[in-house]
Amino acid sequence: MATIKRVEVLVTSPGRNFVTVRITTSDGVTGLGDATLNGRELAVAAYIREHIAPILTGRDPQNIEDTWQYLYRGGYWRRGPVTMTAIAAIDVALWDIKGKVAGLPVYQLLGGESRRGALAYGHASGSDIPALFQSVRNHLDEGFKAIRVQSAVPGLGQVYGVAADQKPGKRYDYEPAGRGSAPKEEAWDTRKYLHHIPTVFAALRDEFGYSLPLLHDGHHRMTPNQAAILGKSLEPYDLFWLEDCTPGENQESLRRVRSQTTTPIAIGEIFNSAFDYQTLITEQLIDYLRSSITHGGGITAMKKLMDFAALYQIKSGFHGPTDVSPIGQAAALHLDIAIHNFGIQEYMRHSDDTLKVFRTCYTFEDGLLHPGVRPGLGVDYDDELAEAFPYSPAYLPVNRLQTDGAMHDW
Ligand code: EZ4
Ligand code: CO
Repeated sequence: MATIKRVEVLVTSPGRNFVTVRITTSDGVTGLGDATLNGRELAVAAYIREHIAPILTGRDPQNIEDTWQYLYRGGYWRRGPVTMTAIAAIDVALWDIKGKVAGLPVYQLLGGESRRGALAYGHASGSDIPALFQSVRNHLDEGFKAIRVQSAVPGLGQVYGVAADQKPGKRYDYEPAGRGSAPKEEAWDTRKYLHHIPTVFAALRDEFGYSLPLLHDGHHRMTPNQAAILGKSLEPYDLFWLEDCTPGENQESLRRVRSQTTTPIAIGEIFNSAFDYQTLITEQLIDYLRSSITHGGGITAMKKLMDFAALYQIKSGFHGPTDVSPIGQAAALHLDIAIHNFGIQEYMRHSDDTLKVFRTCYTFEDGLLHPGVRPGLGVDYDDELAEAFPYSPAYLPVNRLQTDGAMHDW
């Protein structure tokens, strides 16, 4: 029997910070897992280095479920983003190994293909309507068949998720993490936002018609009643979903939103356990579940969660920002292809530097992503290049209310 011989934690920053786990077996097979927790990267790196790596050596790499339970139950302190990102990284690396040993891509181990490819959505944004239209057109030209739209709000400055000054053909970072010891501060006003956003979607439908699926991310900024107001006011524009309309910790607050609007609801990118979704799923308060594989406990946990959600006709919409590494994105694609209740996959292209360090084989064609047919996850890690991009702290901006400077959700 092969055993786990080595667990390495690799930190690199080709454009943004990524933490990667590499497990090597006594037979020399390696598996990669994504352990990136944006803005809190080194906490996960230390968790794995100090507390997981030493207890994994000598174990059978094939027993993924048992290792997952060993780390989850065995750690005593359950759940939480740091713990679950660490467990996810180990889990995904072991699936990569299992695929390589079997000579099969991971999706084959999960039941094979349920579809030709995973419908992807890209991120368009604009500081005004002409800039936004241009950004949508750029995405259509790139082949996207679904698009998330974020907009600046008159009277507010820079808003998170809106890229400034876009030019066609250039790759934009819609969620730039500023380097430095402290995050940048932005100003927010929910009333201004609530009045402006429906006019943006009205303009988009006038220009692009109704066949294009459009999505929007509220980024936890609303109360349940404000979210109900927004959901209602967006109904005429037929959104694919309204994401993170409220902070998700209080699952019951989604009852108010659900009872007031038929706009589809998606949530969960900051959740890390099936329990975070329990009320949302059993009461059918949402339509799409937004976790990433990287922050949701790995392929093992997310496969179970999606099977549970399937009983309630809730579909996937896995988180795929550029702060999930190409390994995390590949893991999502293997699950997307395999499960029946797939909904949509977020797809922000990684920077060229990121894709040189993480060499992927997934494809994007005719609006659909496919994980590729290489054994395992199909991602390689270039150590030498990775070392040329050293880690430095980087943070996404924070938000304060324009009226009085109180901290708000960003
Ligand atoms: O702000 O990944 O839908 N996507 C998002 C994200 C998150 C970042 C946080 O690290 O809201 O891009
Ligand atoms: Co989001």
